[in-house]
Amino acid sequence: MSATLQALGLDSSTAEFLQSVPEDLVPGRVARVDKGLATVLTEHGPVRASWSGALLAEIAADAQAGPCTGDWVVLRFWPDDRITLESVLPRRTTIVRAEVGGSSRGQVLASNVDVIAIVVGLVPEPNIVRIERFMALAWESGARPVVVLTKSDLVGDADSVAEDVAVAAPGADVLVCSATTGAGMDDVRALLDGNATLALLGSSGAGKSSLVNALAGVELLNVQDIREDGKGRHTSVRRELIALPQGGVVIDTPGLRGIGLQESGEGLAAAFPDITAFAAQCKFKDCSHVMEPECAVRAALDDGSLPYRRYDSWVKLQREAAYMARRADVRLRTEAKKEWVRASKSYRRDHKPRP
Ligand SMILES: Nc1nc2c(ncn2[C@@H]2O[C@H](COP(=O)(O)OP(=O)(O)OP(=O)(O)O)[C@@H](O)[C@H]2O)c(=O)[nH]1
Ligand SMILES: [Mg+2]
Ligand SMILES: [Zn+2]
Repeated sequence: MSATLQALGLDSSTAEFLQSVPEDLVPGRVARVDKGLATVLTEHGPVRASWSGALLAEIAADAQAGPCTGDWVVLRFWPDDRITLESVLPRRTTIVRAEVGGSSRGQVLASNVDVIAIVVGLVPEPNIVRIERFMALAWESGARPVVVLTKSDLVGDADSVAEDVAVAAPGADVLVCSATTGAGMDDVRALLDGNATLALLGSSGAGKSSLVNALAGVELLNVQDIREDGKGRHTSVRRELIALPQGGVVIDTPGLRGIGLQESGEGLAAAFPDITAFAAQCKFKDCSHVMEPECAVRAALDDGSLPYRRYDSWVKLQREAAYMARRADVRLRTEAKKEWVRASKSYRRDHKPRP
């Protein structure tokens, strides 16, 4: 296995897959995608590749087939110096955001990520509901989520905030650090152990790019002051994969405004294991936890073992996931109908009565 590919975060299943790839194709990992071109890191250094005809056809059928940051791909180098991206290898994990107001098919933010760090600045005060939403998205991806509370140099009581955040993120470690002073950075660095791929997600101005710079030890990425009103100005504009010289790979992302949830609801169940456990004890399997008798969720609310704020947040996210599921359903039915129309047209064409 090539040392260069290792440094790009190559895992064993992808390595195995690459063995079946024809010799004349060159493997690589997508660092960035813009204007229909991908910047791909390869053993020959970074190259820019356009889509092959076959890939374009795949994308026409399924937008998610398009290359994204983190993808392992194979390239063809043509005699006339063109480079085309021939295909995208199977993704181990995918971070998908439901498109806000778009199609019911989600947008792939990044792939083949081992650890997702939800980056939250300690100033302004962390928004717990937003963290819960990010957690659902992270669990859904298949990668391991952690919460990184940064800018600890700006507050006195970071640890008590971390305790509150831990309640909102069961099953995830909560780290506290400062990119400015370097405090707690060893724990963040440890997330890259074993050449892992770490994706940073969070609101604009949270301090994601500053963390990448702190991890790299050099100013790789642009970082800018937040506006007076506390709103970020979206300094980073695209997702970017960086192989760190010390080992490990980070993916920086621009601040997310809307974080739509996918329809499956699996991520949601993983983000709320406390509520899922109570719900399993309700008398009725399809309990809506609103007015049914012997509802364990309501009972937990009544005796205080489940905070009302958390229940409220879960109900809202649950409703959203159900809405997405209905939309996906409509999409599947529409596709099925189109397929039927196509099939019956070609049947009629093939079985035209002879004149
Ligand atoms: N005091 C302090 N400021 C920090 C720290 N980390 C980041 N900042 C500041 O926070 C602001 C935003 O940091 P960025 O790293 O650009 O934030 P971002 O999450 O990449 O933002 P987008 O690219 O817009 O999504 C900058 O002014 C940074 O200097 C920190 O640990 N301590
Ligand atoms: Mg940034
Ligand atoms: Zn119930």
